[in-house]
Amino acid sequence: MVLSHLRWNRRQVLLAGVGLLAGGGLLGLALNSGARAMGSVQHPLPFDPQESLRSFERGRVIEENGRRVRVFEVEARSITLPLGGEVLFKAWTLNGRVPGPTLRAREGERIRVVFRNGDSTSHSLHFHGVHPAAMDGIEPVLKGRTTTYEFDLPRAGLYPYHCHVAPVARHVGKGLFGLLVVDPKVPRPPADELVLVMGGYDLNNDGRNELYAFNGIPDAYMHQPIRIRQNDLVRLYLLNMTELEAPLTFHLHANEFRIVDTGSEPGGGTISDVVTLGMAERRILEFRYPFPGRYMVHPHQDPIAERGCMGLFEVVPT
Ligand SMILES: [Cu+2]
Repeated sequence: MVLSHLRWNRRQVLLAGVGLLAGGGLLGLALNSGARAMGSVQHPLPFDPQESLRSFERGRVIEENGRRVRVFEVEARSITLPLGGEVLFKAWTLNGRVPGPTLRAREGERIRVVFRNGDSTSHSLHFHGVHPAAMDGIEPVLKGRTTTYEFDLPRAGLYPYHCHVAPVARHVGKGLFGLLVVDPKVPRPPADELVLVMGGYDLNNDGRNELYAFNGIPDAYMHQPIRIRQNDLVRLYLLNMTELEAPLTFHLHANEFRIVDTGSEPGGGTISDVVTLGMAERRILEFRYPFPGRYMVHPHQDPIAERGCMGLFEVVPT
């Protein structure tokens, strides 16, 4: 068993202030080994990547002046994040997770995001989408302070959010990002809905990522595959928040998906098995697996997949 994504030299290891097991490996090895070994040291995870797949934070709905306002509470704080083997990373998180909570609201609602900075560094929350300048989240929120972002959601879609304090690549790379799902007024058909956010970790501040992950933890879904049911409609909310890289692709093995561009329009869409996402781009992908078994999912930039951005769908017979 090897940690195929940990392929950097001893000097880089020391710079990162962590101990590592080095090793080599091939993409194909992952399927045969079932799950890659975590190395000699296993640290408990501060959050469960299985839960991140299907957990949606719907906030608290209040009526105010005759309209619905959905209130979310988001807190920035530092945690020590085990990234496999002996790698411990000082992550900056939102509500203790990387990515932050998947916020979920409905087209036409107003959202109020109460953001508390419980970290020792200034941060902010900048949402993609249409809103007034004062709500754009580019002003640093000092440590210990709280601010409120409030705006209407005129259109359904997927909207990334992230810290916008400079250097932004560092603040995002440390874990301060997440996804807001805005459902259309006419709901999409029922489906097994999943969230995958791609991200990278620059462990030694050299301006390059050494590790990558779906939903924050490298290889989490190799160790524990994503269980879906044969023939069930799967709706995947996919976001790329990988700083310091060219656009990433996303590839599904032994299947095709329908691409719903930025999640805005139900119906239609292109059929493919690879989609390309620049930084902060997102898609809704819909698919069904007709055959049971285990299927890989990863960016088709294989070195990135081999360094942690790799998962398995376990299709359970119905
Ligand atoms: Cu920040």
